Amino acid sequence: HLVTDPKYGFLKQLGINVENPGLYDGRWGGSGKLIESISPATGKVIAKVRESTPQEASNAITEARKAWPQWASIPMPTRGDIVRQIGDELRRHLEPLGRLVSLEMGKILPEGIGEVQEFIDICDYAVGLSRTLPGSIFPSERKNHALLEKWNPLGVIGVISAFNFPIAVYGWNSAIAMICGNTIVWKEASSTPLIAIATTKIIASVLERNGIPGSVASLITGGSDVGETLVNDKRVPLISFTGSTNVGRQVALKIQERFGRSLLELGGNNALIVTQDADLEMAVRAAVFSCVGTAGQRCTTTRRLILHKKIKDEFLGKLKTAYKSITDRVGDPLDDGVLYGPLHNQPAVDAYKVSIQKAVEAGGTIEFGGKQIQRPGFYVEPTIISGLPAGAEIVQQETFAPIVYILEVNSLEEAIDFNNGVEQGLSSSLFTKSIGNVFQWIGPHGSDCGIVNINIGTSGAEIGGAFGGEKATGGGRESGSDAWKHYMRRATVTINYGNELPLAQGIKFE
Ligand code: UN1
Repeated sequence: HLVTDPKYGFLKQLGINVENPGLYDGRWGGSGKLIESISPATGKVIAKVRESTPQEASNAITEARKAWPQWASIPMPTRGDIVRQIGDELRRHLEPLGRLVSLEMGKILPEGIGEVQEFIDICDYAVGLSRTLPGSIFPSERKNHALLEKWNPLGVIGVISAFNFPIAVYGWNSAIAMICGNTIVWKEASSTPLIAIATTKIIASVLERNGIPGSVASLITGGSDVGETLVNDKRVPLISFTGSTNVGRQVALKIQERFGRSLLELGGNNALIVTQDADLEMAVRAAVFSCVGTAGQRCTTTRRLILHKKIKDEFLGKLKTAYKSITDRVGDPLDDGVLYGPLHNQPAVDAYKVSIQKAVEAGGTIEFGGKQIQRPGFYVEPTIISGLPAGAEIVQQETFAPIVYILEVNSLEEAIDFNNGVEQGLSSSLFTKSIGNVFQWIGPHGSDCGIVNINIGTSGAEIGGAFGGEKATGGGRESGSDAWKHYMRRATVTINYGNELPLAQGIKFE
């Protein structure tokens, strides 16, 4: 176990032991399978986790439901103060928690720390929101009547998160859901349980010292049986799900059947367009981070580079040079100076290989990479493939790996057609200096994605905006803007403060 290796002393600081209980509903427990958490960089076991059973998951929902009336009765700014304390505690644990993200997920340390920072940022945001959350008053058409909107919490929120952002996405959901007055049951990806346990310990310590039941932020670990328990439970009015489009579709249908709500963050097939008037140096730098950052495992990763014919060769040449320099920076994601780490696990390596084989069979040319890197852990070469049509089956798919397809176009219209010509609609970028292009891109005939960037890459969104995408990406919006509305129910309230009873639309009933 790496947990006993002094090099990983930060695990002890986070309360991670050789064997860890994977269930928290105010008390730690779990009597399900004992699973191993594996380091993607070495393939070695970090520590073991005793998962929760479906019955224990159901009990956790009961506990979170029990805690709800108390939590929902606390004034919103006071709930905001609790979230502020969670943010402060995360600040104190920024470095060790970032290291754990890096160790267990496999992303490089600055990105591991960046993810914890994203949670801290959304806590700050939620604290502000807890004193500013708006409601509306509309003019009533009736004399001595008031027409207004009152927002109330939903109850227990289920959060099902993915391995690639094992803490930030939970942060977006939990910080906002908590100030809104909901309690939470979190199911983390089954391959990143230690991050969930360490995070839950931090949050639990804040809740407990404030005399609030820990079950306000409960954790269940386990596989799809535990996830299904959460999805099918009528006591959970909203499930926020991050994951693949295929699983998301099943989740959404199940929830729809019981008239629950779902907030979906599903796949992306994100394109970055470079026009002939773009700043190529900047476009290349942005493309490198968007294509190979996080080893291609962000839902916002650039999967297609759409290049104007006139700049295609020059751009591709510069891109390959940049990829070469990345090759020298491959290593253990926890080590200084490393820019490129492993894929998360063996199935990801297998999916990478299958996609490359399919691309080559379809007539694609490997411009760069294409092979597994021979070293312990799950490393593959960042890969560029050209020569496939935009409609090729493999180009239309999201492979969660650092593979980017080069597509050539003659005009912005054609580029936008390609950008929009996939089933997903998450993120998109345009590199241009033309103001006309900018407004075409953000207008009704431009990008059909939820994230529409200009002169920056497709990944790395800030928390202040609403994050999410259209079409097969699921339509959900999380994090900033008015994403809080997902976690509340709206009541339209009409109050008659007069002595008469006029009907709307001027109807007379007498
Ligand atoms: C994800 O990949 O699931 O915009 C979320 C980004 C990050 C979040 C990605 N802030 O790339």
